[in-house]
Amino acid sequence: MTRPTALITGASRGIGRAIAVRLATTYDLVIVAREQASLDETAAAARTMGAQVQSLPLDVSDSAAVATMLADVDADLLVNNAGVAVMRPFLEMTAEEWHRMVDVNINALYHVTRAVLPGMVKRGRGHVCTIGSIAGRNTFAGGTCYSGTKHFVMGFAESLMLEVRDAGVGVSVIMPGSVDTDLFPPGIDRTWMLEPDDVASAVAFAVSTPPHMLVHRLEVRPLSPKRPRTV
Ligand code: NJP
Repeated sequence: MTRPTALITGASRGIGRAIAVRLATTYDLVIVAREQASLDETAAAARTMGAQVQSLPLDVSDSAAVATMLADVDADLLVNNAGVAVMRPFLEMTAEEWHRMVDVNINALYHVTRAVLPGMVKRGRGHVCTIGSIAGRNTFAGGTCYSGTKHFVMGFAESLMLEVRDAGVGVSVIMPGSVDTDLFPPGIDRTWMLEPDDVASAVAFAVSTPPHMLVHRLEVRPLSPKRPRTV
């Protein structure tokens, strides 16, 4: 039996890597990120779980490169995970930081989703799962751009869900709280945060429901910032 194919962005480390390894038990994978060596490490881990893996070095904010490299990818599942965060007061943020967050967290959603969604609609089945954030619902000082981009993700995901559900395509958004990854600068206590694998579990749940059922929004949090992880 052939396996379905999952396309996962930002799979070179952190949450995306955990999602790739988790889904490798049931999907063949196309994984993308800019850093080839780390991507290859993810691919090797996923292959040990039985998946066939294609790893593509790709900047998801480069619309022309995305269109070219994903042109022949027939994805049954797309996980829009790639993201960047610079949490800094608005008046201290550079234009480059602002544009990079908008390019990766927002514009890349267009480039990547546009590349594979027509195939899903044509086949009458598929799933687009985007990693949003609790910051897409809550605001915080230092979040003018990051929180703004994640609020965008909520509007994107819910609107897209309404547009393609009748074509048999599901759209989900996973909203994690703080996760122990390199998204945070060094020196921050991350012992109380979720592990990347916790978010991978949420994704695996959201994309494995029966065809008539859709988990559209899923918020996953550390139990308490005052309680370090025990596992
Ligand atoms: O971050 P990190 P996370 N083109 O820095 C890739 C959301 N989230 O795993 O290109 C292609 O460890 C980068 O690969 P590379 C967050 O907003 C997190 O924590 O090789 N790929 C790497 O694989 C984001 O949407 C937390 O550098 C690009 C990955 O993205 C998602 O979770 C909380 C790229 C980033 O890995 C994964 O973040 C929350 C580009 N231009 C939501 N730029 C949290 N950690 O607390 C970056 O609510 N990547």
